[in-house]
Amino acid sequence: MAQAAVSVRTEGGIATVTLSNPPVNALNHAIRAGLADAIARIEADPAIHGAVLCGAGGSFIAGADIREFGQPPKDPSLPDVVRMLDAATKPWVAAIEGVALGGGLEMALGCSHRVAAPGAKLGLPEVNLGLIPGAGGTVLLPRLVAADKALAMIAGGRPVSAADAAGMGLVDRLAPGHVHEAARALALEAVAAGIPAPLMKRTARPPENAEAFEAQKAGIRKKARGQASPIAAIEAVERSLALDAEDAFHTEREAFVTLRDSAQSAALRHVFFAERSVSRLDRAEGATPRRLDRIGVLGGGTMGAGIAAASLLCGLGVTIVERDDKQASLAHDRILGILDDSAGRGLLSADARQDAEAALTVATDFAPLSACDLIIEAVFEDMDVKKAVFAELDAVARPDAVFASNTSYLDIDEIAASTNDPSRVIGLHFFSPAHVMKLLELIVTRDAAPDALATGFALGKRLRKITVPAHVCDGFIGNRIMARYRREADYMLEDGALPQEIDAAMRDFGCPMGAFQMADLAGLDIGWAMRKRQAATRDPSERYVEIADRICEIGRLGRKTGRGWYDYTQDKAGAPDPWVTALIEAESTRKGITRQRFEADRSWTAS
Ligand code: T1G
Ligand code: NAD
Repeated sequence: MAQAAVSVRTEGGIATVTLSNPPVNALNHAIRAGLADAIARIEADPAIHGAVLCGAGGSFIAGADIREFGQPPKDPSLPDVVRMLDAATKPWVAAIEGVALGGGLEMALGCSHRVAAPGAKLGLPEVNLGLIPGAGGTVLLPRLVAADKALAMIAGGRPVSAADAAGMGLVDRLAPGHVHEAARALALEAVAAGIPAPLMKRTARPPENAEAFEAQKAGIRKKARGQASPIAAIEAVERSLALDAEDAFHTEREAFVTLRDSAQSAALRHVFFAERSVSRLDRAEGATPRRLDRIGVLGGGTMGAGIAAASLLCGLGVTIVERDDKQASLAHDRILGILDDSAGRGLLSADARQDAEAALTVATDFAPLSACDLIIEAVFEDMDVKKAVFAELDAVARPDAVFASNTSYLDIDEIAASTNDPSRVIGLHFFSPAHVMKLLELIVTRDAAPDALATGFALGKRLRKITVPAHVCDGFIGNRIMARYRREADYMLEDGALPQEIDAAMRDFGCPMGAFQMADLAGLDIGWAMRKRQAATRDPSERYVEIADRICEIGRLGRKTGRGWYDYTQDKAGAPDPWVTALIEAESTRKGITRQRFEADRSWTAS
């Protein structure tokens, strides 16, 4: 029988109020109404001296129910309930385990005290949905922690660990044992000691360093790149510092409603659910993934090293095989370089860095791959090279091991058919850099077994990727989309633009980088191999730009060769190269094209 949305159990004068809305206890109307009722009854009951607020299923609350957005609002609203908690005269202790996000953290801020389990995550991720907190988060948080800490959480949207939350004063205590018991103990102490002033009665805490705070805001504005919510987050925190809590609360709500009803937020909410609904495939439905403890990676170049590092960063063991000692040592250095970079960004503790390196095996023969559960091939984009390595894999791998190709364009059904057991061959198409890019295409081959496909999805979840199933076709999904906008960019090169101009316009538009920068990062040889393969079947009447081919023919394959569309020999970020400009202009002349001037806003006039 389904657990009640809100249940109350009282023992020794302390009520435990449990919220239940599986899977993440999103604060839908039933929970809000049930909680408002519980708060009123607890306030009125002389036998109850305090309360503990917790979530069912081992996690606190993941926020407002995003599915309710756009529907007619039903009272009580989330701000109403948070205000009731803040105004309560008896201690309320939030027992935080799993996640306390968005409206969930605002509920906890409404409580007089907060206790967190060591593994808990606390955050205000509304900015990722094109919103700001709308139930007091921008008012209550800066009244509990320093404004710069509050701004980082509200404008950044990344959750903080329980330890960091304790360090900044967001939680009163880390729970040594079970968080519910620790919360009960604190509630009893608070009954005796009395409760602190509610946050709505406090003034905001200034930033620890005013100058750094201004720089922090400038950094957020720079990174916003046209997104409204980070800017709204700055303004909300500034208002929270300047106004009293009542006024700040009301202006927060107005700003929240404006954002909620905006196209940007509607789009980001669509993406939120789309990212979660896309990782489904009927053929794998109900199948149990095979074991996934150790990953094998064939080829330690741009992609192989990234895939190996991504796996190590998620606690998997990795065995990587390269052609010879020199390539093996380069692969080893690339992988450790990524681990060092992650440690340098504070994404990996020293212990975890050490464990990751210890879990890595680098080899030049295939034998060690016999210990691997899933083996991902990332060698040269050449059908014969790929078939040869899969034949060697057949000889050493365990019969239950799953094989995957990271090919960008080649026919994986043809590769599978060249092996002893095509049912264990799938495609896992990562994007460069593989330890950063969230997208992973799972290529559904003709003969793949359901549990082999399920193993691919399981790896995607383990690597925290968004795994999108795609069928075998030229470029799958991502590269087909990219090929279309890349074609238009190439036409513009011949018609008058330069790579750096097109890239600058794409960055201004909000892309992290432009098409030519990205091509240099990925390596120009992949696209070149694809164009050469397609040459035989290309429609002769279709316009074809040869500039990229000219660049590859002289060995300029992007960052990995020091030059591509840009020159990386003097400047790691890549500098425009007069040689490329001259080549492009010569190609226009050769084709009899009068070069036009393009403005960033895409309007152009003849020069
Ligand atoms: N509302 C509705 N459904 C939600 C939800 C939410 N807040 N969060 C998750 N789900 C669904 C999700 O669609 C999926 O459904 C299932 O739960 C499992 O999610 C006023 C307005 C909590 C870290 O932004 O970040 O509060 O696909 O696959 O990987 O200030 O979900 O199974 O049908 O992601 O374990 C702010 C959003 C809301 C947090 C769990 N909160 N959620 O990750 O599982 S706005 C958020 C997450 C707000 C107030 C404002 C993650 C998670 P289905 P999942 P997961
Ligand atoms: P790369 O040239 O950087 O690396 C390939 C590596 O494979 C080299 O280090 C090479 O020594 C090694 N190798 C070749 N033959 C081998 C063998 N027989 N045994 C062991 N190692 C061998 O290429 P890359 O960019 O990493 O691409 C690898 C594969 O991934 C290609 O199929 C490519 O299409 C695909 N891919 C590339 C990208 C990208 O952006 N670069 C993205 C997705 C997929």
